[in-house]
Amino acid sequence: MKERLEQLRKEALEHIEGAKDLKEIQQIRITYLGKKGPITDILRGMKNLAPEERPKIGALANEVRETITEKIEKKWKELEQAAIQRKLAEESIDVTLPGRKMTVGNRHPLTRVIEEVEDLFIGLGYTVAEGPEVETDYYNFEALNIPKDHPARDMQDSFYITNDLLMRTQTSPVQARTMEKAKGKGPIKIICPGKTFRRDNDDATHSHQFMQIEGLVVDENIRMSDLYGTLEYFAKKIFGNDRQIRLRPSFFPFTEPSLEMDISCKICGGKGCHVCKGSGWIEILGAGMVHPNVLRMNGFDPEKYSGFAFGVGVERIAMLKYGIDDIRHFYTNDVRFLHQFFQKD
Ligand code: 2NL
Repeated sequence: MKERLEQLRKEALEHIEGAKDLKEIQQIRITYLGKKGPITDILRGMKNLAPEERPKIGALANEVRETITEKIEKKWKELEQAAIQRKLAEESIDVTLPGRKMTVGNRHPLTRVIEEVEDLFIGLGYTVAEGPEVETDYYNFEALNIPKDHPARDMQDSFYITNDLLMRTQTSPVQARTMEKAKGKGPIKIICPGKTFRRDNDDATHSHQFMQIEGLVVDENIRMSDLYGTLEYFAKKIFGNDRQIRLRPSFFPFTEPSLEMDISCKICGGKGCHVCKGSGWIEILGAGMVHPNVLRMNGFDPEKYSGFAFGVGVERIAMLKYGIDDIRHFYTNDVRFLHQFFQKD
């Protein structure tokens, strides 16, 4: 019995020494020290031994069990440490690797133009007004002196939601709403930037969705010369002090008289080239004195009040300012296009 125990101890210690991972150690513990293991067996069979043998064998069995237990614990700790070291080594960071490049975004060129124009007019005492992109027929047309049978409606065909609801074709309804809210009492000085929609076939210079900025001033004694001064200031601030402006008579249903403004061509300095199609001038915006019908319909007395209004296409300004040749670039969101306008803001 004694030899058997010594043999067991030797065998167990060898096994423990050779264990390669925690799972193996766990298995060894069960094999030697478990309820069905050989040591438990020996202790259970003590009753069959001669009485004088029992204390000796009992003490030896206990000693062997303790030796094995201690050795298992020691080996367990060693393997645990080794596992941690291995994991740390695997997860270490190589600080010499080149970093991952972060791409920094920038404002869209249309946003940039809108913010620039907003800043300019805020500096002149205007406030920025916004309104819904889905409009009623009344605010989009009727309140702007475009009745149901007016031919100007053909030019502004849109996307209809119902007979009476449509995607707005201009930002003027925001101005009509502002006038209505003011209940006939001036002054009003606002600019209205936003998305507008028309039923159009997209090409390099046309888009069914585009951005517009409109301005409106209503007060006593507002004259054409106020409009002239404002438009000239706007043109020089946005396109540069060296640009000349030219006003031409035009027609809009909501203004009377109406005009269109051109700026001198930067490419040829006014001599005529392919950009200005030989004329030396580039069309920038439409404007005019607010039509008395529009004032009256929106609650203002045209005998007491007068006003001017203008509308510019944001894409057109951005195309001229940054030399962009196709309006579709603004909406396709190719980052290679957008990154050309990188700036630190
Ligand atoms: C253009 C022309 C224009 C207006 C917009 C306006 C608004 C009210 C009253 C009178 Cl509430 N007028 N807006 C006036 C003239 C021209 O836009 O060609 N835009 C791109």
